[in-house]
Amino acid sequence: MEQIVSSGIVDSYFKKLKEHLSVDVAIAGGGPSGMIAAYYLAKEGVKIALFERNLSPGGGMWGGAMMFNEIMVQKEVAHILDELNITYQEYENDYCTIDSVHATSSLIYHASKAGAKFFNCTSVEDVVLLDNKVSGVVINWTPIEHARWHVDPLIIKAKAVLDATGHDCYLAKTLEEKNDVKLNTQTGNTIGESSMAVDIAERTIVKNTKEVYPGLYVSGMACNGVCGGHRMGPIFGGMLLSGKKIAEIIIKKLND
Ligand code: 48F
Repeated sequence: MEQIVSSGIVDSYFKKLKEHLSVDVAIAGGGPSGMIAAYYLAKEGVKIALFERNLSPGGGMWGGAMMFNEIMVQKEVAHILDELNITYQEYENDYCTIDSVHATSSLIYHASKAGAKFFNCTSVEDVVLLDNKVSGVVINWTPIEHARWHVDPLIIKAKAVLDATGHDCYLAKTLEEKNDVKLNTQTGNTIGESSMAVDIAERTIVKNTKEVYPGLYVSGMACNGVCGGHRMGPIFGGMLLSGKKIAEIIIKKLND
């Protein structure tokens, strides 16, 4: 029994990893925008590997606001909640509140059930840059990153890479810092996030959802970090719309 438990886990894990060394889309970050993108992509049969630095995917959604575990979504986005069978309460005509644990676990469930493969405890530490195109990601165990040990990484090949790393916009910043590249932003660089302005931020996040360099796409808070825009706090309509929009953009690009 002892041996079968271990060999089953090792065999299944390495089968999953081997099958995902080359994917259609590699997603860095399992926050709400990365997971919603994973759901809509996987639903269309796109092969996805989602790398999440933490033990639990979910990013900033679990904690609600100041650990009050409720989040808010605009009512106009309720069709996405309905599609995922997420329970919400209508609030003051135009809004809905949702238990954040229910919302987060539902996104994890639906993205994985649609076929996206999650690799948690795994940090994306760099991108692969071939012929001026982002062509994959460089991954390592998060504990290795924390220990600052010099252990070389593994490489995942991808037709498209999504930076869904939230406020850090880690992939776009790393690409810019390490290479002489010009991003698809007003300045050609990562512009950075501005202070809280909920309504404007929610709108610009969707507008800023795009391919920012050949092969590199942004969703969620990373959009405003890269293209410039405000933060918005515990309201998540923009995150869901951004994840859905980037899935549509990537599917179109993959089919071109
Ligand atoms: O921060 P996060 O939730 O990003 P998001 O999907 O949503 C933003 C909101 O939660 C919130 C907000 C309200 O609307 O403003 O902040 O844009 O999730 C980002 C995830 O990426 C992981 C991180 O642990 C988190 O779960 N992450 C960050 N850097 C890396 C990473 C990395 N280099 N490799 C792998 N995962």
